[in-house]
Amino acid sequence: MAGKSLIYKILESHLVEGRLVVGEDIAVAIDQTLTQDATGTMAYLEFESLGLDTVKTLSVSYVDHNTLQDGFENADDHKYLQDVASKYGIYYSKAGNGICHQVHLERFARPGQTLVGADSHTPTAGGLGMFAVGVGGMDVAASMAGKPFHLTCPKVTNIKLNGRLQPWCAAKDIVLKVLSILTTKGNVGTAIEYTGEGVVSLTVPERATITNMGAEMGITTSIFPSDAKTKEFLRAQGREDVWVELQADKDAQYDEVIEIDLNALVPMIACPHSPDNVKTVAELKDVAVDQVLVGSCTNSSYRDLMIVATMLKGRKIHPDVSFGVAPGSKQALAMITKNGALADIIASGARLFESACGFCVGCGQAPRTKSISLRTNNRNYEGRSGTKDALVHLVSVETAVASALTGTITDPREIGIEVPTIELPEVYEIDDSLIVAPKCDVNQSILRGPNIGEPPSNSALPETISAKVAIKVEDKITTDHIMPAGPYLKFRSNVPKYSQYVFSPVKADFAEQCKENVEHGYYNVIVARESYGQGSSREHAALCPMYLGVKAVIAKSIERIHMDNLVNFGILPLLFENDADYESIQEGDELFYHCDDASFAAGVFTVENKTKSTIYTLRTPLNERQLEIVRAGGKLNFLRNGGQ
Ligand code: MIC
Ligand code: SF4
Repeated sequence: MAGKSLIYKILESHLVEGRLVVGEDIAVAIDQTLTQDATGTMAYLEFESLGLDTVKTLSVSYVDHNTLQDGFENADDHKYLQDVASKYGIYYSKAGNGICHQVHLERFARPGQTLVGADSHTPTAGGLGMFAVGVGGMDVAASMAGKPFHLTCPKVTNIKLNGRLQPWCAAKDIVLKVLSILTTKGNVGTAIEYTGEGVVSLTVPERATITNMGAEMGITTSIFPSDAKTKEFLRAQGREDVWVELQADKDAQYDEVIEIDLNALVPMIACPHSPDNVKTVAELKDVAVDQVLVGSCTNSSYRDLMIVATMLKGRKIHPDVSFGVAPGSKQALAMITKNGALADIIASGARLFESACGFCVGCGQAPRTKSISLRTNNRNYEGRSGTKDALVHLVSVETAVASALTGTITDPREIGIEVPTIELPEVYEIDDSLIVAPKCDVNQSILRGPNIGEPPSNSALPETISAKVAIKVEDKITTDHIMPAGPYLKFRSNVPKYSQYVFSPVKADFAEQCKENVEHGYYNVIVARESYGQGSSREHAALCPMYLGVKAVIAKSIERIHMDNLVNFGILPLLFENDADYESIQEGDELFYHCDDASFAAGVFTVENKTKSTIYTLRTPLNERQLEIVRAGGKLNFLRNGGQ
């Protein structure tokens, strides 16, 4: 019998239902959950409505997204999150403690365990040998309630890293290279396992940079083995006791193998407006830059900050560049403060931002009109920075700092300074005082400020649907297009308010149009092409459309997390079988279809376009269980009706 991949070993040890056969529905037991504040309030409202006394998992609630607090809303949310955590047995990581994925890696992640997180970059913990998956808040709520987590058994792609990174080349360059091969679409149902001699030389924070950006590929997760480097990292974090050695069998069978020669890898850059629009840095040489930012859950570890400090020591940022650094965690910030590295960063002319998501999610630091912004984060979708026509590029820390020094896009190998060699500390500074331990106090009162709404409710799917096409969009529509973050993030706990901004970057009057259709007795349908719902795990990109009366998304393909979110909120995903159907359908068309037993049993829906007098035969990609959830009007109803 062929050997097993590491991913299948972990799945096997957690399997509750189903068989480990690619494409089959499986259910696994979940050990840990995480949420952040922007997805957390809704996840905990959903959890509360399940009526349990305590969570069944090791769960952590982070505050890292909405830390600007321009208005009472964010602080209301934080207080609600802290009260809920205290009551139900959840660790609460306060604002200032750092970005969820960075802190989770440092303080909670465990090799061999399973983690679901209400954030698409949850697979960051795969850098430490964990099976970690990004999901919507509703799925986290179900996991906290002890329900097994359902997923499609992934096919496993082995990425073999041969050779060794050359000076000035970084883990970020590896993952940008992978993105150039796999792109941001067409990877649903795939998981990646990194192996090869190149793995051995990568530290845990470097591995985490790589697993982090699996989210941009739309894969289920990625993982590195748990080896001597993992043990070293956990020991330095005072957590050696949770280390176990884990790797694939020597003769493990993979569905696909991709080899990357690290010896030949050069600094890479993702150009606007997609993380897979990758070129070599050399190709963009000498383009003037306006803004350079280091931070986000991709590149903000102690190691990353030490690279910044070492490169900047005794040098000045170019006068035409605004350069800023957001440390990923309080731990990393405290350590560079103590060892003097922060002083070198500040002396160079850098701006220091809070240990939080900040600029990465469009909360502050919007660049100037038509500017070139170089960032170490993971997403450069159009407008996400807060400036629609800004040209955001994604690079390694080394390329970012080299460019901040010269004022132009610069291959760090060209700047003639010594290559920084960063030794990871033998002991990290451990101070968990911003992590409030759970009390599990049933008498804990929960303060709900005016920003905290009700958990969403929906009724069962009607037997017949008369709907209008409320919007028709193109390929690669991200959740940032559907439900923008930035200035609207603070309305995450207030669905009626947040719903006003659905599709606002694409079609300003979308919400109005939907309301008008509903007033005239129609539901709404969204029409899209390839890879609909790329990017984040935000369930609001399904929840708010649900609130506006959307009953179906018809597309050529839909990304995994978003598809699950649609299901969780009772929206039926339907797939076009041919381009002609997509071409013929228009905004405003009137559609009619039956949601009867026969359609659900066959998984095929006959949709009549009354405006065009055409019939479309559309297939749903959902399995039986998912269809049941949609029919119930979403997962909350399904679970309350006794579904598992
Ligand atoms: C993101 O990077 O887009 C976010 C903001 O972290 C989202 C979560 C959210 O929308 O709250 C994600 O990646 O899931
Ligand atoms: Fe935060 Fe950006 Fe990471 Fe999302 S991608 S969790 S916004 S740092």
